[in-house]
Amino acid sequence: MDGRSSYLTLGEKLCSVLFPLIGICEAVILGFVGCCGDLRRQPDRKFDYSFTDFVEISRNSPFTVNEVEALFELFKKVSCSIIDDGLIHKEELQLALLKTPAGKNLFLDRVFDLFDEKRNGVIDFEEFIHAISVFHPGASVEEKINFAFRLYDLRQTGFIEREEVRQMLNAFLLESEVHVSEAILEAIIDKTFEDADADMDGKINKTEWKEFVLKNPALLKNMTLPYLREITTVFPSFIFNTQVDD
Ligand SMILES: [Ca+2]
Ligand SMILES: [Ca+2]
Ligand SMILES: [Ca+2]
Repeated sequence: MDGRSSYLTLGEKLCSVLFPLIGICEAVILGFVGCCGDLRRQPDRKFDYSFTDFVEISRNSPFTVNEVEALFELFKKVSCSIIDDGLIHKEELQLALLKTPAGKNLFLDRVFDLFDEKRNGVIDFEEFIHAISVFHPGASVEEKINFAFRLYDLRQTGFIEREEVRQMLNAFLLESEVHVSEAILEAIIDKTFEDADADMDGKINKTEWKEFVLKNPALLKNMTLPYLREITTVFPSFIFNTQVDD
């Protein structure tokens, strides 16, 4: 990939396509203004990236060099928010995405794990770029489907189970401050499994997930679950098909 298909502006890409960045963008703009205002002026020992490195990173990603540089600015801001060490710790990701460093969030844990490919408890810039790449318009549908599957497979059993869908929905509803009744929640989960669990064994395997997503492309278009304000946008078929009122 050479990043030539960048017909969208960087801003559009950042804020409409890359789901973690929706939260990060907001957080950077609203929360971290002034946090590391001097970073650009000082030679920074924590970061040892030259223009050549950005070119190299760009070559191995769907991003243009300019985009890599923009993402680097973003990375710097998030990575200095709590511990100014050039790495993103879980609390920092949480602060950027959820506006609070405290508390346990299932979804965040899973996102962090997926970013932290080297599994050393921190996210470095290469890991950041690599994970974000999945949300690039140029990333393959296959990659997006796989990433979403791994995200939902909270316990990493190789299946998406009913309890996991419930937990994700709950986390999502909590973050987006949407309130639905238990009955609606059950109906949404029922409908999910009715539609997705083709062999009816009570869990969604990767093949079933793939079929399901291809039938409901909105699920992929917004791999954005916790950040969407409207649950109807995320799960349109469930809401519109549900028999339960309220
Ligand atoms: Ca840090
Ligand atoms: Ca890591
Ligand atoms: Ca199944």
